[in-house]
Order: sequence, then C-alpha cells, then structure tokens
Amino acid sequence: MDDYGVKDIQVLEGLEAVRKRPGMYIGTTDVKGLHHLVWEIVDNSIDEALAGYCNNIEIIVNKDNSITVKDDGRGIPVGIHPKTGISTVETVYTVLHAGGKFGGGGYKVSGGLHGVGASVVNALSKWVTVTVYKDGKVYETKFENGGKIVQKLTVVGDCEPNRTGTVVSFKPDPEIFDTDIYDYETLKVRTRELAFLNKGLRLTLRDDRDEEDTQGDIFLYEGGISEYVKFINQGKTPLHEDIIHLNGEKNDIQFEVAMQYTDGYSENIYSFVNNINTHDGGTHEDGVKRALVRVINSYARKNKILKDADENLRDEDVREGLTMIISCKHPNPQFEGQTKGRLGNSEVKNLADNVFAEGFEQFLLENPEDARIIINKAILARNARIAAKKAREATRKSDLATTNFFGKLSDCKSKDPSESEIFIVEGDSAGGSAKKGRDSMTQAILPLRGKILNVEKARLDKALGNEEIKSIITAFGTGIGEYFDLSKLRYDKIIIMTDADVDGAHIRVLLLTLFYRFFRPIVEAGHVYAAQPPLFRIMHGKTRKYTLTEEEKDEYLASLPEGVRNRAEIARMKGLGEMDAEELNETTMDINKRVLRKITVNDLIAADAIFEKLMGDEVEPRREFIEQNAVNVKNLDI
Ligand code: 1YM
Repeated sequence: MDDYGVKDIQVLEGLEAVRKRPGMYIGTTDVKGLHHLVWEIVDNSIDEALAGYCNNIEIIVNKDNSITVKDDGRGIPVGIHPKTGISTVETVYTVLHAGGKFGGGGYKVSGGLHGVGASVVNALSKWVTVTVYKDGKVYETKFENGGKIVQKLTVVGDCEPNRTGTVVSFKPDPEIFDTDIYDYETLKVRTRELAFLNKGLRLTLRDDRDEEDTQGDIFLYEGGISEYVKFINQGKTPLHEDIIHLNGEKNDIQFEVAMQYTDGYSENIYSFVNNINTHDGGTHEDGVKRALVRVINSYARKNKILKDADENLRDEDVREGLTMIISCKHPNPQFEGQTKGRLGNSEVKNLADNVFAEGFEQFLLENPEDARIIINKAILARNARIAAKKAREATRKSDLATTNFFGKLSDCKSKDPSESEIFIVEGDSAGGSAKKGRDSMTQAILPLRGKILNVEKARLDKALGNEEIKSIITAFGTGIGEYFDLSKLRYDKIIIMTDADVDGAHIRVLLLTLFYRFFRPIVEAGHVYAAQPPLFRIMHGKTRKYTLTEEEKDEYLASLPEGVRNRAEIARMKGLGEMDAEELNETTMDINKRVLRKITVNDLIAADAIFEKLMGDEVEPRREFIEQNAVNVKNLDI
C-alpha cells in the first residue's frame, strides 16, 4: 500500500485510537481482553446463525496461540461498499462502528463493551487474515500490525459453487496484551454456553496446541436452554422430572425461559439478552420473578394448600432450589448500570410476565402432583426463613465482645480494614504457629477446629447454628442475608491457609462453598485468597530456600554449583503444623515474601455446577476434582 487517500488515513487514525486506548473498546488488556477478541469474531458468526444462514461454527486455538474462527454462513459481502469505495470485507475490518453491526439489523448487541466488532480485533492484532467462500470463489485479504492492509481482497482460488462461509484468523498483538496464551477451559465454558443459548447451532472448539486433541469438543443442543438447566442440575436431585420450557414473541422481541426445581437450597437464576449474561438482571428477569410468586400464591390458595390465615409465600421462598435460565433476544436492547449488566427496556417486563404466567399456570394445572411438591418446598423454605431470621438476629446481637469468640479469634490491632487481613487456618496447632508468626498489627488469625459444615446440604438456619460458621460471620463483620453489608467487612484480605494435601483442599472447598453461597459479594470484590505454603525446603550452608512446586525446586537445584547441590538437604514439607512460627511467617505470611492466590469466581454458572459436583451427593467426581484442582477454582469446568 503506497497511495494512501484521505479515507485510508481516517481509517488508520480510527484504528490507532483503539490501540491507544484499548480499554475503552474491550474493557481490559489482561487475559480477559485477550479472550474477548475471540467473542467479537464469533459474534459475527452467531449473528449469521440468528439470521438463519449459518449452522456450524468452529473455533481453533492454533499452535502459536493465534485463533481461527470458521462459519458456514453467507460469507461477508465481497463487493465494493458504496460509502467507503473499498470492499465490504475490508470495510468491516477497518472502519470503527460505535457499537452495533455494520449494516444494522439483527439482534446484535449495541452499547457497552460488546459488539464493537471486527475492526477492533484487527486494530489489536499482529496480523489478521479473512477468507470468504462465495459464488464458487475463494477471496482473501490480509492485515498486519494493527490493521494495516497488506493484501487487498483478492480471488485466490475456486471452491464448490454451493460452498459459502467466512474464515478469520488473527494473532493478538503481544505489545497490547499482558499475556498471549489462550486458556482452553475459558473458551470451552463460553462456547458451551453459546451452544445452549442458540439451539441447533453446532459449535466446535479445538486446541491445536495439544497434539492429542484432534477432534476437539463439539457442542450442539437441540433442547437449547432446557439442556442448560439440565446441565446445571446434574448431580442435584430434581423435584419434578420435566424441565418447564416456555417461550413467546412480540414485536420481534423473543423471550424464553426454562426451569426446574431441585431439593437444594440455593437459587440459580441466570438471564441473558442477545447471548450476553445480564448478571444484574433487568426487566426480563423482573417480569418472570413477579409472575412466579404471583402464580404460585394464587394456585396455592385456590387449591387450599395455603390456608386463608397463612401469609403469602415470598419471593425467596418460591425460588429456593430453583434453577432457571431466561433468554431474551431483542433488536434494540438498552443496557443499564455501571457494568451494563442490566436490561432496561420497560416493554420486556410485561412480555416476560405474560409469557411466563400463562405457561407456568398451565403447567401447574396439568401437573397437580408436581405443583404440590413445588409449593410444599416453598412452604418449608418459608418456615426455615422464619427460623433463620431468629438465629440471624442472635448472631447480629452478639458482637465481638460479648461472645466467647475472642478465645478463638486473635484479632489484629489495627481497626482499619484497608490494611487488615484475616488468616483462616486449618487446625489449632497451625493456628498457634500462625499466631506467633504474624504481624499482630495487621494480621488476624482464626483457627478452625473441625471441618466446617457443608452449606450445600444445609439451609441457612442450620448453617447459622454451626460454631465455625458463626465465628466466621462475626469476624467478617458484614452480617449475612438481608443484613449483609459489604462496606462493614473488617478485613481487606481473607486468606485461607490450609495444608497442601487432600484434607486441606477439602476444607478450602468447604470454605469457598460457604463464601460462594453466603458471602458472594466478598468473592466478587476480590477479597478472598488462598495462601500457598511451600512444598519443599532446600538447605545448604546457612541458606534456606523454599519452593512452591517440584519444578521450581529442580530449577533452583540446577542453578547451584555442583558441589553445593550435592550437599543440599531437601525436605518435603508435610503441612502447616510442621513449620515453626518463624518458618511460617517467612514462607506463607510475610507480606513481602509470600505468594497468595486470588480466588476469582470467573464464571458463576460453571462455578455452581462444580460446587454441586464437589459438594453434592456424588462422591467420586468430588474426590477426583479435589485431588486435581487443589486450589484453582478459576477453571471450574470438569
Ligand atoms: C468468522 C467470522 O464474520 N461471518 C459473517 C459476517 C457477515 C455476514 C455473514 C453477512 C451479513 C450480512 C449479509 C448482513 C457480516 N456482514 C457484514 C456486513 N464470521 C463472520 N457472515 N451477508 C453476509 O448482515 O446483511 C458484517 S459481518 F456488514 F458486511 F454486512
């Protein structure tokens, strides 16, 4: 390209703006942003599927951590675009569109971080190749270094006359991103989700970095979100066999919901708009929730399951044990809230309410036995709620000074949460060492005696009767349930310190389950960490070196002169209790030396499935998972 015109310069300035402030377009340039690029391209294929032209999408992680996305849609148009005077393919990949799809229409998401499109991927890539199969020809165009065109759209060959589709390959620019390594599990969780949300669409994911993975994972769900509910409920015990699946449409707005009650105690409602998770809900969710409690109360009264003197069942009663997926496809969604995670369109609320109420009422009428089971469950939930409220008030009243709780917690002197941290330590003896080895100004120690209660299998009222849980709630200071207040959290860091063995992992998972169920905002706000005690101690002369992994130990040994290496004493650390206070401080607690692992709940939905596997009735998957994934709860998929 030598003869740049005015338009070319404008285009380059646009892409340059993206490179200067990538955060404005893709949120972050960390591992999350890296993965975001994939979905920007896949979104175009999904759009083509929603328009009814594409049945297969393939995502490949190539050996060099570049990505290839293929679809069998119509292929991006190859003709000259009337406004830009260049091919439409090139236009799509070089002209910024402030949200929304070039060409308009469809269910593409506008606003927020999504739907910024292919040109942003191009701007942030080292290279991009776009291939279009159309009219018996193969067209190709190439870009390098942030979207500079190096090959105009050209015919590079022939193909079967009826073959159509688009293939895009790109390599994220390492100058932009903190990391260039794709995480297969992250891609898998979202690919599977897209398959659930778009019934009948086949999505294939393959890892070509892995020599053995030749076929990849294929996701195709004819049942759509019903199968999503089934997936989340695997390992749980459903209260009724059939998954309730309802849908309706008005003015091009499609609304769909699938649900099933289980005998569990948590509520799992997840909603989506145009395939995007609306984690803060919105009008689609509000409409369904409003209808759910109304329909249940009215059915229960009509059928005398609720007596005249009984109070109405509340929202939380009728949602206990409920797994529900809500999916709305909207041509013009308005996203609200700080993270744009809430649907604002007011017209959706009544649509959702009407579609749900009508269908659910019919289900109850046609399945009186299921109806009775569901309502009895809600009545039990109500009774537990009333009992839990009493217990909760009791924990609230008992402030730190008035319980015997101080015997357990060794609090820090500082009352400033921003500099305070609490170590939750497995066992009294490790608790003792931790207490001696801490910096008492900022570090509090809470030793746990036995195993804590598995809250997956207990209602709130029972959990609140458990001593270990009570002391955790009191120590955190946030309260729980309707009294929960994140701003009252007394520590900036909550550090789980357990042994690096299976028992330690088990306790860690029990604690994480507790946090996930009752203190989820604390996890979401990034306050929870796992301490990483060392696995090896290497001593030579006066030097003591600790390493977290076997590889690190080998590396360190290799770095020593041979004579020193041969004389070095290597010990495998068995547990926290084995370390004295000084050692524990040096390796695991000292702010300047320790390594902490932040616990992030990346994908709450997948997380829930895992907790269920870990904590539910099935023993084998749990043990296996714990052994393999002692600390890492990020890749929650198994
Ligand atoms: C691997 C990425 O981009 N597929 C894709 C994109 C488009 C079309 C088909 C398409 C859309 C339309 C008409 C239309 C896009 N076209 C455009 C634009 N896969 C991938 N497949 N014909 C083909 O929306 O009218 C943007 S994306 F703007 F050119 F129409």
